[in-house]
Amino acid sequence: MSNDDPLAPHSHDPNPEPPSTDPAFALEIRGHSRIVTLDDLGRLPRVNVTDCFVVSTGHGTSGPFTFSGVALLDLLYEYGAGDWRVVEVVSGDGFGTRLRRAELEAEPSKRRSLLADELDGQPLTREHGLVRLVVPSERDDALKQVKWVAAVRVR
Ligand SMILES: Nc1nc2c(c(=O)[nH]1)N[C@H]1C(S)=C(S)[C@@H](COP(=O)(O)O)O[C@H]1N2
Ligand SMILES: [Mo]
Repeated sequence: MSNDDPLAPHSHDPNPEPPSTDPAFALEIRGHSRIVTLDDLGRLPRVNVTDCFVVSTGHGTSGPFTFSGVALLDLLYEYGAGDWRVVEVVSGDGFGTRLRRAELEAEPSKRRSLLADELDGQPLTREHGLVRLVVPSERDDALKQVKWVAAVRVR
C-alpha cells in the first residue's frame, strides 16, 4: 500500500518491544492535552470483554483472552469530550487506528472497545501492550489492537 498515513489500514509486522516503560498516555480533546495514568484509568467505570482474539495473517491467532479496562466511549465521556465524531488511538511506536463514534456506539454492550489494563484477571504487562486498545469486533488483521497507547485524540 502506498499510503503513508500510519492510521490508515495497512499491513504491519508487529513490534515486539515496548517503546518506553511508562504506560501513561495523553488524552487530547480539541487541542487540550492531559496525561491519564494507570491510577486515573483505575478510577473509571470498568468493563470486561471475554472471547477476544488477536488475529494475524502472518503469525496466527492467539486467544481467547478476557481483557478488562475502560470502554473508550466511557473514557471520553468521563473526561468531557462532548461533541466528537472520530477518535485516534496512537502508540508510542507510531502504530495507530481511527475509530468513528458511530461504530463504537453500535457495539454490543458486552463487546465494547476498551483501553485494557488487565488480561485474564491479571495486570496487563507492558510487554503485552499495557495500555492496550482492544476492539473485540475485529477478527482479521489486529490492526486496531493498538499496544502501548500513547495518545487518544479527538478533534
Ligand atoms: N503499538 C503497536 N501495536 C500493535 C502492533 C505494533 O507493531 N505496534 N502490531 C499489531 C499487529 S500487526 C498484531 S498481529 C498484534 C500482535 O499482538 P501481540 O503481540 O499481542 O500478539 O498487535 C498489533 N498492535
Ligand atoms: Mo499482525
